[in-house]
Amino acid sequence: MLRFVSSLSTVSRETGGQLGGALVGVPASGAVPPWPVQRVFAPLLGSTSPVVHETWLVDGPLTSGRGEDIHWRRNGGLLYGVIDLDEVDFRGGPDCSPLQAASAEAYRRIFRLLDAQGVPHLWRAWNYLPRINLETHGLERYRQFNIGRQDAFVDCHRSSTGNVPAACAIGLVGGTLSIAFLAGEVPAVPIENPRQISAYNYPADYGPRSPTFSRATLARIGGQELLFISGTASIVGHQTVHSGDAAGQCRESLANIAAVVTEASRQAQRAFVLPELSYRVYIRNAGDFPAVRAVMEATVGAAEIVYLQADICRADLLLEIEAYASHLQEN
Ligand code: 3EB
Repeated sequence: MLRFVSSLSTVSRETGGQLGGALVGVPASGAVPPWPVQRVFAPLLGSTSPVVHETWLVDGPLTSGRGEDIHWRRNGGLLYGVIDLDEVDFRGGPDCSPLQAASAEAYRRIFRLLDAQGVPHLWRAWNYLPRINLETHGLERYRQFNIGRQDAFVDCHRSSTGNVPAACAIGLVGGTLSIAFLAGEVPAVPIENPRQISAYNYPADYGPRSPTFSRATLARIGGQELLFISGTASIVGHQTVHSGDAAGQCRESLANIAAVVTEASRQAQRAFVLPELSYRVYIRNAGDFPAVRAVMEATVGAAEIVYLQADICRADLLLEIEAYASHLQEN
């Protein structure tokens, strides 16, 4: 049984072993638990606590390891890891920025680990990079990341279209390139959104290489169905809609999530519904928070929602929403 637990200010005392997790927010002190933790250093919005601890709990024995800047833990056919690379350690080259080189290296190390551990299927990746919209080396940093990421998929003989992980790619003020990942012994089912062109088919207007992610993945393990919904924005077809209108972008993003949930539900044993999802909402401008929260609450009701201030990968996107849900299979 995999359980996702979100708790304020202290590490959860729930029973079960910790596979890994994330520390979201701006912690006052540096105490970090012994399992792999991705730090998402960004201000929480509307929270009574400066941090949220998100933890993946499992039953049964855990094995773990550290090396090559990856910290990982696994339980049966499930592995969670975090890799942090500082791009200043990478030289790049004339046609390759240090960030591009670091991104490619990070994914190559992830794939090497997953192959060695016999859990080759990447289900979900959480990508954070400093100053995502900044242009250096003649290219926006998000686009540099996309080149490096796709190169690694190709180098490691993985498809860069179709069966690709769910993901998010978010900009933070500083820190290192940080990628958390959840992988399995068995493949997940990739889900696309009929309202959007698949990201791996985006036209070249959005960068020399398309981003390598699917709109969601549906995984089955230990009698559970897990639904990982990628960062979802106000994009219809391949174009940003509702420029400058945060409430409008929030409504459109939720319409996209609803469409993805409908697609996923067709493949699942039981339907998923919006109020049962846990959400993380990234808002570019903190001043938009009240308007965004109002739309979220009107649409998804009493769902669990974490809001934080962070940058989104297109300059005209004001927010992005990701989500997770799980339930038991029928039989
Ligand atoms: C989009 O739909 C918005 O590059 O991994 C969302 C989720 C976005 C994941 C990624 C980017 C990524 O294109 C941006």
